[in-house]
Amino acid sequence: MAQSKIYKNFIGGEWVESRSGQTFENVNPADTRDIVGIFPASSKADVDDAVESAKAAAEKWRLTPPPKRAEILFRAGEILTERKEDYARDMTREMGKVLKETRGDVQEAIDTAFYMAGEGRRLYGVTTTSELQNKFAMCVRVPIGVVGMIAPWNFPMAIPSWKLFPALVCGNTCVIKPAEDTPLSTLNLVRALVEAGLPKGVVNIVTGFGPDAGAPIVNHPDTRAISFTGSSEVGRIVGEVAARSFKPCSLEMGGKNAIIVLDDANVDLAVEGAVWGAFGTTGQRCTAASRMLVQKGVYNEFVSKFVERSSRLKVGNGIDESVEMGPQINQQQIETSARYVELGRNDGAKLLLGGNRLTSGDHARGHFFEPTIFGDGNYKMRIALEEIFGPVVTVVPIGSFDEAIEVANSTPYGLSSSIYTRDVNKAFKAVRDIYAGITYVNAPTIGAEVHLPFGGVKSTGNGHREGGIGAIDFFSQWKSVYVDYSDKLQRAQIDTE
Ligand code: UN1
Repeated sequence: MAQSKIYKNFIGGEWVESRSGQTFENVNPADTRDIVGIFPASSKADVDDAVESAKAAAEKWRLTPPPKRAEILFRAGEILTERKEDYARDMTREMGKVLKETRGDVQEAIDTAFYMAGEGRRLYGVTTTSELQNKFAMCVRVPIGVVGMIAPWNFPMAIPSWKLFPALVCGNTCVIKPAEDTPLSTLNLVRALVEAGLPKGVVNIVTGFGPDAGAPIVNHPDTRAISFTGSSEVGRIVGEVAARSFKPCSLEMGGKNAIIVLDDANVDLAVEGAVWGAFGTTGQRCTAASRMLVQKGVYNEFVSKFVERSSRLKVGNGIDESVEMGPQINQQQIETSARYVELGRNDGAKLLLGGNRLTSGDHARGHFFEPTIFGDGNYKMRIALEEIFGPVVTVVPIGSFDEAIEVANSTPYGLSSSIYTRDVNKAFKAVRDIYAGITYVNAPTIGAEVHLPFGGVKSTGNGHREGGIGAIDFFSQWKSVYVDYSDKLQRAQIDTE
């Protein structure tokens, strides 16, 4: 067997081993015999080095004009475009999702690069009036400083790009920890930035595990803001720790996203959307559709078509172009899916499709789970309430539009949502009344575009948004500027005459 490639951390513009020399293996989830690479298992000492290097680079980067920062992002976008196919293949190998989707993941990073490069010549602030004569008032955006980032494995290039590119155009320097399951794609992203001319120390990567390499980023007194994407369970800890030192902290967490299908919907279109929303990325998106709330008039038709279409999905190694659904990321996620199948059965839902790990033939080598559909669910069942992050979906029969909205809003999460209807009044009411960060009309819950704010409410997030102007808002701070050209002391609120 060929020797596995050894990768390093990227600190201060150099590729370096972890101080302890400890490493971990990045394994292909479709074939666990395939070791994608050996990566540094970093700890506090490595994070300290990375933060030190980000601090050293901060002053020069802060004073680099934003359009110049943006030129580097623009070139990085071009490099990513040239390398799209190679980077997509690397990503399928380390993460498992099918090539079409990993190409999409790289494309999302390209889109973010070009969009955020455009911000270099905007980064708009506000000019406003003054209550006093001969006085000028405006607010400008200024950088925060060193920003710490912790990224998930399901969008291993797109999500790091959502964090890095806006942070960079705003003038911050960065320390990023990719997920331990998918470090290579973040390395590839940063390689593109470096080749595009990013100065040393402006972005630093430490690879490794949350408790050892993630926690020190959040704890470090010199990381002035934290951007985290992951589970609500870990996000709670990150948020609490960041709050102790008053660090702005953006948390992007779980979802339990519903597709509502009303009696007047185009059922075939809804079924097509449901298959893509539920089983795209093997259900491992925080925006995945894991609940179908289907009105009784079309319930039977929807369920039989949904089960039939899903039963034909080809599950396998995503590097094969004909495969439609890849593996789950690791053994733990498989166990979670299996546990929820058990819970669904015990709670009285009807298993209509799948429910098992795939263990024969090529499937035996990877973490494969069948597309799984439960019918006759209700909003009290744990399979209909909790995030599963796997190919397990529950169909819930619904009486009325009002009930659909109520059930859609009944989970602890509020990321994405969708309604299929041809009634414009109901569509707009759903847009108004579903309590979530994203609502789609006649489209599934996945597929957010990078120039719109992305994020959710309740246990999904803490009020910040990635993507679009939301990201610029998080990665910059407001400075209000008053220029008095009256040549005398003027006192706001006092000199009222
Ligand atoms: C995620 O699931 O963590 O909207 C992000 C989408 C993708 C991003 C998903 N553009 O489904």
